[in-house]
Amino acid sequence: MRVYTADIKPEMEGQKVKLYGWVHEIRDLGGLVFLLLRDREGIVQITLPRKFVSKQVFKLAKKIRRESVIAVVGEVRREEKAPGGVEIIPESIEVLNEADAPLPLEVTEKVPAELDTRLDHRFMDLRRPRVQAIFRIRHQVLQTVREFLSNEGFIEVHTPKIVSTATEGGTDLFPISYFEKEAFLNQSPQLYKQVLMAAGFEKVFEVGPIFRAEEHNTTRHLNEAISIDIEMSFTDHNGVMDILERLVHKVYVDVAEKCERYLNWLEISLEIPELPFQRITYDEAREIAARKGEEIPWGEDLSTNALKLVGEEIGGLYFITDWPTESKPFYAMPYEDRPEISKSFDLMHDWLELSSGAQRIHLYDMLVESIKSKGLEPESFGFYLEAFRYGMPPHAGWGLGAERLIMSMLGLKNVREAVLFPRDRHRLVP
Ligand code: AMO
Repeated sequence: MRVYTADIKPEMEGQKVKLYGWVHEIRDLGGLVFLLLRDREGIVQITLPRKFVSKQVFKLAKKIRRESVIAVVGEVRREEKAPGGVEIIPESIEVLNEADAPLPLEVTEKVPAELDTRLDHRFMDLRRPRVQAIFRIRHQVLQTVREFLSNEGFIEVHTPKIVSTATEGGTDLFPISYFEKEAFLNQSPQLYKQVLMAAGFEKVFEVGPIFRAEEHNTTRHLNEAISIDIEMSFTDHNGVMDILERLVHKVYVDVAEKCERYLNWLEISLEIPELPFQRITYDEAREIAARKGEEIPWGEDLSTNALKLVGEEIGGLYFITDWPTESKPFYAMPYEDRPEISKSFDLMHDWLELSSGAQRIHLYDMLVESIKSKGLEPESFGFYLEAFRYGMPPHAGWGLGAERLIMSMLGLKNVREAVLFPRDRHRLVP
């Protein structure tokens, strides 16, 4: 008999239903009390005219505290003035768990709260329909990712998160103690997904945590993020860019189609990007920035300001390709005829980097040289390098930040909004 608030329609007039949820709001007008009951699907009005409900139910409704968990059995009535055009006249209200007062946070959003306060009391903040919506959409995004990549022939894998080496540069590693050895939390499944190409899987993907000891407190950096990674054999950077743009496009299509309700809660109308995404080279991006007054010395990473200027001009989803080899990690494959440039790319949304990837170096000697040229020691990459000596196919791949994708798609101002319990420079709790 239990129904969700969203399933109650005016056509159900006269029907008896049971609802579970939280007391969102109480309006006491003396002889008439309104309770708003909220469940995971929405809000419905419980109307208690003194004359039409039992004395005991009426008394209970008057003293119940907001955010208490209740079960309501009642009759559906058409009521144009109520949210959704329906109300419930209760026959019984049972308090399953009474909430304390005062509340640490307003769920009704009548009182705006700072992000920090919201995150401190995240369980309460997550009760807000707007915040719920983000995570319902996040679920769809990850569902689409798994479905899309599986349909493309990729298999889902899980690689270790306790590792012995850095992959994306040694400075932002979290060291941990692993019995008598030093170990780290993994920054990226990079080495393992490449080794799986030597294992012959050809197409793998992973959705898993990455850990980065970012010192900076920015609106786009987390210390623990979810990365969507692929690796694919017998293809190059163009091959995996093609998969990436089709995947992102499909995510938008599915969210627009299947999450309309949640987009409405967020008051967002999603614009589906057109395929193919525009591609500009690093040199072109550098020129745009220079024209707008931001000079970047060739070889350096594009600064946030430079990316903002490029984003202003290009806008939306686009690739920046052909990065200087020196600006990319050791595993990026240089062009044969211009080794100072690599077969690498970033996927951008306006000024925000969503993903980076590349064709990889699959040749052992070249890889050892590349590791050395970055000032790293080939000895610390033993298990990785071994996989390149006995038949490693050419391959390419990318990593896509789940939170950044969701942040940019939904226009969230802070990446923390897209994480249930974010980890940042100052936040380890909750
Ligand atoms: P990269 O370091 O660019 O590449 O990471 C890939 C994507 O992961 C997301 N990301 C982050 N999101 C939030 N907070 C962070 N601190 C953070 N760090 C990374 C971003 C970024 O674009 N091994 C390569 C991928 C590859 O070549 O396959 C890598 O890790 O969205």
